[in-house]
Amino acid sequence: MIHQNRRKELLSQIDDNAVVVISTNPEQFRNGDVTFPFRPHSDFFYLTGFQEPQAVAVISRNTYTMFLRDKDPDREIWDGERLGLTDAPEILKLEKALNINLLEDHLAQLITAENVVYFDEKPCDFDRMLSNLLSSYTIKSLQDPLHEMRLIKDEFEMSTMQKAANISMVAHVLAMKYVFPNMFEYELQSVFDAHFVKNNAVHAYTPIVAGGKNACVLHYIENNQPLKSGDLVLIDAGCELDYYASDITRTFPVNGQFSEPQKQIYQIVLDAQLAAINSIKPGADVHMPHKIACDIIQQGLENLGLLAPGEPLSKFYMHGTGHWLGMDVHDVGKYQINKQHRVFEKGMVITVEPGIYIRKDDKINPIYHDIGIRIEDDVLVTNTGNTVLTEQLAKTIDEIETLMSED
Ligand SMILES: [Mn+2]
Repeated sequence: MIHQNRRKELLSQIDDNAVVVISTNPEQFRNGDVTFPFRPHSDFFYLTGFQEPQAVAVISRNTYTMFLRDKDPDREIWDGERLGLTDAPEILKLEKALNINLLEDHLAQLITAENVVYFDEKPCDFDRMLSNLLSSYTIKSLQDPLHEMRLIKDEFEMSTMQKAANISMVAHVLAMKYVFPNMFEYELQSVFDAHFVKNNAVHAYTPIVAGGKNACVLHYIENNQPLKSGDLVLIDAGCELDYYASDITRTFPVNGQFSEPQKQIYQIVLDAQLAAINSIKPGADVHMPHKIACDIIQQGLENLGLLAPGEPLSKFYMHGTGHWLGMDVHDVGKYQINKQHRVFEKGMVITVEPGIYIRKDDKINPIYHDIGIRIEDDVLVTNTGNTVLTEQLAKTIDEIETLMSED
């Protein structure tokens, strides 16, 4: 029903003579004949609720047709059950189910020269073929209307995202309690692997478990070094549950106690993050959290003498302060409209994740070397302000040290 309503809503927003053509993701080989676990394309799943590979949906005011794989008893012994053409109409609320092998011959029968086709080519062979099949029609981008819809989360989506956040928060707590000096980063990662699997969730993105100076490599995913007493460990890990992502970063001391220099840097990042979150409410400029975070970090680093007044912050803070979150971890939706920052609206979900990364450098007091800190929460815009979906997870220096000292 939820997918049916979305199709209806989409059609109400696009041309009367529109025909939407959308394929799911291609299957990806890992090695030999082994595939990665299949995940449908987010746009495709959002509109159809269909989870099998090799499928194309055609949606208009006159038809809802799906091209999909038919039953194949021999293949199903190996790869599992398929929905098949007979059951698909009732389960997926289709008007018509057609074999995916007939796509080339039958697609043209569903579209006339008067139609406008809403289609976006994904970078894969299948979509290049699809694009060729559609080359004689007027094409418009489906993403413009569809991604605006995905940007605003409905009740079901909000509650799924809260569940995903809850699972991820528990995993971060378990990691804070489990960590000890000289264990390897991957051992700490295993806490997330196990907890996500136990909850029928998967990693929403490759997790970062970065001890000491590794935290200064923004996309460090090797996770294969020992964690040293006296260092911090930065963990950026979140699960995807029922196709909705969570995205959390916490940074905490391997031995349970922040050093003084670590505390000084941590408190600046935390102050920046809290102030940035505070600025999120309907009608506020979506660029505001980043501006506020940058101002506070700049001032904090100047106060410690790590930056000269007015010196560019990019040396220590070189990424944005957040991104949309939803079915994709870096979710769809524009940040600007007509080259102007847009404003927050109820139902948007954004991450807030400022950081400070201090590499070894002759000009910097060595007590601050190799400190990398990021704090990231997931924030839902409400009627009057915001709700932090990841609010319950320890974040202040005291909360983290207390949690880590408990048995
Ligand atoms: Mn993030």
